[in-house]
Amino acid sequence: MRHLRIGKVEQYLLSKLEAGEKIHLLLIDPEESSPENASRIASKAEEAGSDGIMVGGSTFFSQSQMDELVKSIKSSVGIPVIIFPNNVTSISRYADAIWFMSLLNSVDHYFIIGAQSQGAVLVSQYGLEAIPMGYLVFGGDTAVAAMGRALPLPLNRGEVAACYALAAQYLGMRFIYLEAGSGAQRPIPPQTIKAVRKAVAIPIVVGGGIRRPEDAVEALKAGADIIVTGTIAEESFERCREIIRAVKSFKTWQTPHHFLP
Ligand code: 1GP
Repeated sequence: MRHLRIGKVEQYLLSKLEAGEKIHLLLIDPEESSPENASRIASKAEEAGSDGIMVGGSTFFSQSQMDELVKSIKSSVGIPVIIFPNNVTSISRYADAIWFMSLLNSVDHYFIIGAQSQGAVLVSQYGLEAIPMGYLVFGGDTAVAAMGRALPLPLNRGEVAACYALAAQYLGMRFIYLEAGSGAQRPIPPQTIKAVRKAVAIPIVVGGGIRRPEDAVEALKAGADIIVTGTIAEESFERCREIIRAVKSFKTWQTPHHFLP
């Protein structure tokens, strides 16, 4: 009998969480960065203590653009490079893993399971580590909400997000991502993260609109495990470094969860 095993990247993330660490991932958008710029920012993030690089964006880019970008980043960092796909053209064989995600509050079948069913064979052929994740998009005024045809979740109604997150956990997804959208005016409110934390045991990823160390700390205090930042690194790497520092020095009094099987 063949067994499904948790891959290396997921193991790496979960071991850190189990040790009581919080995780920072830097998001690089292929539409915003040339391969040279991407590898420069990625290596600065690694130096600053970031735990991994995510590559993805909401609008169109080709698979060859994605390949070039991922190769360039891989040549300059040792931390894992994880694809954050918006479509099948995001699948690059050069990455270490892919968030195999479903936009659970989309009204379009394509973003819930259509693209995933088209991309699955490619992920398997490339031997990419697939990390199953439920993806929830909040607020309406962002590219991801429009492109993903999301019926956006209300930012301040944590109980609604908690229902989706619990469903994701029961469907076997091993991470849940609370997304305010890249460049969002406001990050996901702590109360909403708290409501999701109360409902689920799987790690919570939070991103969108995080521009200050305080935003990251508030999210972590509310129960986030992984903080994703993108825009701020393009605006000012110094600010991004401060956020990474805040995430990596965050101490919780709560006992870390057990995520590893
Ligand atoms: C977007 O959550 C990420 O998918 C990051 O958002 O660009 O606002 O940091 P920012």
